[in-house]
Amino acid sequence: MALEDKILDELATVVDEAARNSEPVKMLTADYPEMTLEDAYTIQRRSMARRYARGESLVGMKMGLTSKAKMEQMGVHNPIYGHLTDAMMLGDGAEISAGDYCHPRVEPEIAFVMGEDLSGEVGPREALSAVEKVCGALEIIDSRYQNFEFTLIDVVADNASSTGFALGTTTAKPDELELGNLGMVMSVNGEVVETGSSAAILEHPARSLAALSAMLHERGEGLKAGQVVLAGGATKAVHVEAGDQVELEVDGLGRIQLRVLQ
Ligand code: 0L1
Ligand code: MG
Repeated sequence: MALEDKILDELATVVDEAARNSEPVKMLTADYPEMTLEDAYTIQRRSMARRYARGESLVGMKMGLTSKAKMEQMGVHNPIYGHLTDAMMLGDGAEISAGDYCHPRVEPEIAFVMGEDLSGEVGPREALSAVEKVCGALEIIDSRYQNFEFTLIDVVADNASSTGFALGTTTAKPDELELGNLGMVMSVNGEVVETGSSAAILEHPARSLAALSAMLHERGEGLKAGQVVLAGGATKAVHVEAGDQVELEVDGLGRIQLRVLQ
């Protein structure tokens, strides 16, 4: 750990307040260039503790930067994770207000609902055996950093830009689908903006789940039955603004819609 405990606490407050008020802040590493990845995960956990103290509860985890497109966008080679709370859960067809975000973007994702606890170093097959069901999901990410300037470490501290997610209502058991190659089409206002495949999510969403299990284990965390896991975006994220109607269609998993209001 490079940063003092007191500073980690202060920075957890900074990112938590930025998210709470949708008020962008300077990237943390501008003032603390010595911050390590472990510092950033500590800041993330402490900022989550502040949310739990306000009454939010943990409902799952997300993987971030899982596609080549996203890794190239960020110039990184490894995925990251963040925590999801009940306050981030939106229903299919939900309406969100652009004013509640700093710079909202949407990503097409595959989500798992866990049937059993999972932790430790596991292979994709074992990871998948702990899954109860799979669905499509739209994730809304909203980096809280000014001018959209951040490093990977900043993003981890900012809970991997987690803000909201809508799960599709069509679900399947993992073995009922060709999970490693589901076509995904995302449209905004009826125009296709991104097309991809679930294969873009670390080559298979189950690999993403296994990687999450291992990364959580390294830090004394794990997944619990009933929790949701967003396996990661299959394409680049797309900016949205007031008036936009977003739709994701996933092979075999139906459609998910979101509407962005003023
Ligand atoms: O969901 C993700 O892939 C995390 C993205 C974090 C960086 C960003 O805000 O673009
Ligand atoms: Mg994502």
